Amino acid sequence: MGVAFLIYGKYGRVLGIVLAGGRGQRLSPLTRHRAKPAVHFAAKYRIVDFALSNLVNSGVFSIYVLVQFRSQSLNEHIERGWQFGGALRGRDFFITVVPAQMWTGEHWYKGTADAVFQNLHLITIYNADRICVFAADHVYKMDIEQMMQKHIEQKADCTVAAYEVPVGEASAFGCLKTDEDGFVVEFLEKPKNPPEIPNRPGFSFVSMGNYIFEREILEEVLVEDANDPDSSHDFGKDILPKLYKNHKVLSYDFKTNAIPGNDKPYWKDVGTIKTYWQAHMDLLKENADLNLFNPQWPIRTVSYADPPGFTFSVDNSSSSVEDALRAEGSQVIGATVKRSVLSRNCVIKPGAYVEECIIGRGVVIGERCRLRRVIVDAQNVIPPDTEIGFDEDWDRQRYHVDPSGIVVVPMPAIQLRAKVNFPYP
Ligand code: ADQ
Ligand code: ADP
Repeated sequence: MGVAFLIYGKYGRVLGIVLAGGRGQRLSPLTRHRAKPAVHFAAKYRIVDFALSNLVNSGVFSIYVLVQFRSQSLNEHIERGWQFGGALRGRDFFITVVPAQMWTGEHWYKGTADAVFQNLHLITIYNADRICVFAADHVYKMDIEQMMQKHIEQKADCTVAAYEVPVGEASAFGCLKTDEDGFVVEFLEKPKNPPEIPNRPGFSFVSMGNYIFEREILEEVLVEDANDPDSSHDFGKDILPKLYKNHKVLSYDFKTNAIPGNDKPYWKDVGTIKTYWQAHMDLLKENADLNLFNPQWPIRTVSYADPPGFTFSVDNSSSSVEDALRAEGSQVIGATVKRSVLSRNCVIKPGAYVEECIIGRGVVIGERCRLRRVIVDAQNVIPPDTEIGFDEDWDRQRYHVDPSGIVVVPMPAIQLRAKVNFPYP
């Protein structure tokens, strides 16, 4: 772990800026009332915990989190769980949420680049030499110090973290072509026909949306971009496709990143219901690629005074829990749970059967319910004898059914708002 290397060490003053303002529409209805970085993940975390843990574990302790859409639970999460205390508080130790404040006119953040542009004064006040501009919507583990080392060694103006994904998935990302030293020679944002990596057919090299910038370069390109009337003010769409043409833009190959404890590289954009569900299923095996159990690179989060998890049998029903990831306070009472994720304080009641499901915080699954491939968002109470995931037409009438067939039961708060005529999308 690179303790404080990045604040005071050979890399100058390093500031983290986490982009957490996206709508995450493709993850709806989980993002109907919370920003994507606040979406719950792996029973006890929120997605933003991965970006923040990577920064903190790498020694970046000065972080601004830029938020915009529906950020209430994200703000509260960061306020409760991500604060330095005592002597570790102040100028060099902070994780601060920054809402859009109309610094540059009568508009909120127009895009990711505009979000940073509107907060350039924070970079001046911190007196940063280098800035890590990182996305908050992926699950992965990465030692950012190793990326910083490459950035400095190669004297790059900007370094982009990049990873190999199957060509079929690459048009959702910014695609890179590089020279033999790793410098970017082409950047195409979300191309229809993504280029393949030479000598690696079937794969494309894509941007992970994580960048390290030299301060002067970042200031220069953001000011230029702000004055460009044709720009949509987005790093992927506007900044990167121009930057490599007249600056040294290096790619950092995530595959080479070595986490202490030898975790395998794993990076997933959990941007759709299908990938979100799949990323959870990936966790339900021995030696999962995303290793949550490596104490040398902990994923940090808020801890609550929840009771322990509990499994017990009742008179006529014994409990069976197979291949499950469970958070504190989850109770399985005379029920069967297979290949599922049970979040904090959920209750699975007698006779219920739950398979390949993600059960949210505080959810109650009633007696004799049967659920298969269902995501039940926080706080839902599913009445006894309900079946979900067995009859698609019936599910469509009651819940949200994703094109992949996965059913989502949205959070009840949404229905509450509808009752008071809240103009909700
Ligand atoms: P996208 O996946 O489209 O592409 P984008 O919607 O720009 O990502 O979101 C990136 C990050 O910025 C997210 O963490 C999001 O929450 C945040 N964000 C979005 N809009 C914001 C705003 N207005 N204010 C503050 N934060 C905002 C990007 C790149 C691609 C790259 C993928 C990797 O453009 O090149 O391949 O990320 O997932
Ligand atoms: P979301 O709507 O994103 O699911 P929640 O309803 O889970 O958010 O939580 C809203 C806020 O309350 C969050 O900031 C969360 O951290 C906090 N919270 C959740 N559970 C508890 C708890 N048991 N005790 C205290 N605060 C909690």
